[in-house]
Amino acid sequence: MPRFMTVSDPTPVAGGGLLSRRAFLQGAIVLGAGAAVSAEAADAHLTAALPSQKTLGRPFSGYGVPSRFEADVKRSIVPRYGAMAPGNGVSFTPLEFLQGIVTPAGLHFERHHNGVPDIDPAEHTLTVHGLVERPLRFGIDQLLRYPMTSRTMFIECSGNSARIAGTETPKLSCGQIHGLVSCSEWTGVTVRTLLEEAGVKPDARWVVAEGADAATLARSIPLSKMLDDAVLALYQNGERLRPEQGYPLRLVLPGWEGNMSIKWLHRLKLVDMPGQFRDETSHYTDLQPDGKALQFTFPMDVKSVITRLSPGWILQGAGLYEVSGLAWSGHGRIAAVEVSGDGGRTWAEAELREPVLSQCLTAFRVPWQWNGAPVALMSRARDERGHVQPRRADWMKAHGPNQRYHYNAVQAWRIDARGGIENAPL
Ligand SMILES: Nc1nc2c(c(=O)[nH]1)N[C@H]1C(S)=C(S)[C@@H](COP(=O)(O)O)O[C@H]1N2
Ligand SMILES: [Mo]
Repeated sequence: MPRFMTVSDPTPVAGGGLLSRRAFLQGAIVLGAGAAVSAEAADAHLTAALPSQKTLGRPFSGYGVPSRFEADVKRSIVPRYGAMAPGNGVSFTPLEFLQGIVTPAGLHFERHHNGVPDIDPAEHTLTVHGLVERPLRFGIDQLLRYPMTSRTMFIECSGNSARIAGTETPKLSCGQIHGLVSCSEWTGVTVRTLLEEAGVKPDARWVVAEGADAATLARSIPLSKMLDDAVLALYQNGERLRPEQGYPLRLVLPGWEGNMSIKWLHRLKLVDMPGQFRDETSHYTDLQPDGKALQFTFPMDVKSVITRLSPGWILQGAGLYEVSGLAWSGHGRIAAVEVSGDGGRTWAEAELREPVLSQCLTAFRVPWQWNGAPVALMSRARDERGHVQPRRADWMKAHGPNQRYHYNAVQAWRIDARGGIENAPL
C-alpha cells in the first residue's frame, strides 16, 4: 500500500489516528510513496528509450481482457459438494483489489445451485401466466424492443459474510468473507410493463419467478415489489448479461436478497399465495434463538466494510493511509459511514464518494495516521431511513448463533505492530 507522509490537516478527529475527511477535500496531501531521484537520473531515464518504446505493440483485439499482470485478481471459488455437483457453490468477488462501485462483470460473485446453463437466446422465452387477463410469451428479440431502464444496483447473497456469523474467526481475505456482494449497471424492461400488458387479475398477490437452470430455482415475490421497481435485466455494465449472471434474462429486485433475483428467468406466474419453495422454507430463512424461523426477510439491511485494508496485506509501516471501503443498504441511500480506531469509543465520519445511489454500493474513505501500535479499524454505516449497522455483539444477541443468513454486523480489522491485518471480532 502507498504510504502518505503529510496531510493538510493532521488533527485527529477520533481515537486511533483517524483524521478529518476534509483533509482529502482540501487536496493538499503530500504523498511519500514516490522514490526520490536526482535530476540527472530523472533526465537519463527519460532520454534513453524504454524497451516498450523500441518494439511494436501488439495488434487490436475483438474483445479486451485484463493485463496479464493482473492475473491474480480473480474470484475465490468455494464449491459446496465437490465433484459430486461441481456447479453448486459460490465464488467471491475480490473486493480488496477493486475501487469504485461497479464490479467488472468477470468478477461479479456467483451463486449457482446447479451450474451455469448454456442457453441460446433464440430458443429462450419468458411466459407471463396465472392470474392474468392475457397469458403472454416473449422471445428475447421481442423483449429487446421494449423501452429500457438502467440502474446501478448491488446484488448481495443473504449468505454473504456467513463464514464469520458463527463463533469461529477464519483467516480469510476481505473478499473471501464479504465478497458475495457485487454491483452492476443493470439495463432492461420493467416487470410492470409486461404485467400491465398481461393484465393483473384482482386476486393476484404474489408472483412466482422460476429459472431455466438445472436447479429450477423458484421464489415467490410480492406483487407490490414486482410493480414497484423490479427489472428484467438483459444488459450488465453495458453488454449483454454474462452466462453466470443469468444470460439471456434475469430478474433484478433492487435491494432484496440475491436469491430472489432469479437468473435464466423463463416464467412469471401470478398467484394468490406464496409457493413455499425450497429456497424460501428450508433455505434463506433465519433460525432464531427461540427455535422459530423468520421466513421472509426481503431487503438486505444496512452494511459496510473496509476493503482497502484486508487480511493478508502487510502495511509498510507507520504513516498516513487512505482507508476506503463500501457501504450499502437495501432500504435506500447510505446517509453516513463512520470509522473507529479505538474499539468503537469514538468515530470519525468518512467521506462518501459520489455518486451516492439508492440500493447501490457507495464508496467511502477517511485519512488515517497510523502510529505503528496495534489497533483495530471498524466501519459503521447508516442509511437514509435511519437503519444503523449493529455491532457484532448486538447482532449476536439479537439473532443468536443459529442464524447464518442476513449477517450485517460491523467488521473489525485488527492491525498488529508488524502491519499484519486480521479478521478479529470486536
Ligand atoms: N435460476 C437461478 N437463479 C438464481 C440462483 C440459482 O442458482 N438459479 N441463485 C440465486 C442466489 S442464492 C443468488 S445470491 C443470486 C446470485 O447471483 P449472481 O450469481 O449473478 O451473483 O442469484 C440467485 N438466482
Ligand atoms: Mo444467495
